Amino acid sequence: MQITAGPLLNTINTPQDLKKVSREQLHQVCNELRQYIIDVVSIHGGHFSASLGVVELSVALHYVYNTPYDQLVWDVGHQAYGHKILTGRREQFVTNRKYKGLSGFPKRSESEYDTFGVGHSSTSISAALGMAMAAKYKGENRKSVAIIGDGSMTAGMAFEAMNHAGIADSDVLIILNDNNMSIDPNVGALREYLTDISTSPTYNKVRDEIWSLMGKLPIGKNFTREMASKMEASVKGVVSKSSNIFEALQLRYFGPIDGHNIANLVDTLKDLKEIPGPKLLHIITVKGKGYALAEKDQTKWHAPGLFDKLTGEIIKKKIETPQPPKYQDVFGHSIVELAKVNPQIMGVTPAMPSGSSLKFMMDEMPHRAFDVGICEQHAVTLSAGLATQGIKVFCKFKNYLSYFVWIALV
Ligand SMILES: Cc1ncc(C[n+]2csc(CCOP(=O)(O)OP(=O)(O)O)c2C)c(N)n1
Repeated sequence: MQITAGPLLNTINTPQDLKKVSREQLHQVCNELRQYIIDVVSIHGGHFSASLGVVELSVALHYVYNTPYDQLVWDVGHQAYGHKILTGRREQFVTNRKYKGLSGFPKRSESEYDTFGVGHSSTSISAALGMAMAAKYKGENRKSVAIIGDGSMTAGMAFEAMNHAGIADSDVLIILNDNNMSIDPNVGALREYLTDISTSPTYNKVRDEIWSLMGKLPIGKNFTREMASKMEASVKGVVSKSSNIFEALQLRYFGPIDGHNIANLVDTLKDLKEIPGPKLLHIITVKGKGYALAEKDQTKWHAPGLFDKLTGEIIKKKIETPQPPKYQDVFGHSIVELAKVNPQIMGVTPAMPSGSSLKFMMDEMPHRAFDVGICEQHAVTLSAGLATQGIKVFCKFKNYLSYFVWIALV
């Protein structure tokens, strides 16, 4: 079936074309981009709700930054469909994840706009920092931006990179795309911290005052920014230095802002482009934005397979012969059965409760089965720690790799 993009999106073959669009028309670009992703993914499959959540961000980034000279690094890359469509791959997008077609993730050999090969999570900050350090060393003025979800931010590697970025004196922007979801609901203390910071009245009051002042000062643009940043540092420091984890790591923290407000996103990115050094912009988005069913059941619509976009019915493959149960479901039910008779058994998963079906045990025995976030190295070492105490741990990763680690002290 022929799928055609909307009339405005159809004229955008490169980010240079996008830059010719007026600010007022950016809404239309976003609507058409969102619709095109829905149209194609419903018929050809792939990841779904993550890309819908960053439609405005994808448009704003390519509108403001001089890509591919400026480097965008998408973490995991399952949310980069909008980026692919805006960077010369609109028509090829129907071949997404097919033999000889587009990769479902950014891939350096596929496009000069894909700056880093991804798939596994939490690598973007390290990669973007490396790019920023190289630019500084070579005396180039290119910008580097890492776009990372709150799920991927739970990994140690993201913190290792921020710990370095804070002292590296390089021009890197980290955009934290906070939708409160991993594949399943995000977990851990960081999740609670991000919710707190997004809803803290003191923090938001100070932030709003500074940002509105930035816009109101009737003086030259650079002077405004300089003044605003000095003020921000002094005022925000009072409330945030000790209470903001990113500021404590010496990253300047901006936000949280609404990641679906395209005009505000464009203005904010333009401002941040002029602010040197390591910084983090916290945006709040809704995973699945614009497709009501996906907004409601975000885990199911992470990668739903083919579906009828009008009714939302997921189209099951027509298979004549009865199929065996799924590998992960056999695991999920078996571990519950075994755990019922053996109190020494526990389960651990790094952010794959649904994918590994450990969620059956998490639901039934919440004190014996845990999602620890996207933290494989922690998950395994935690399991090893439990095993030293005689616990028999099933540590279950992604289902499609079909492996799990069975840890017991021998
Ligand atoms: C190291 C690693 N572990 C697990 C996964 C499986 N995985 C793919 S996307 C994802 C959730 C990512 O959440 P987030 O970064 O918040 O992005 P969102 O999908 O919410 O936009 C997970 C766990 C992975 N890609 N890499």
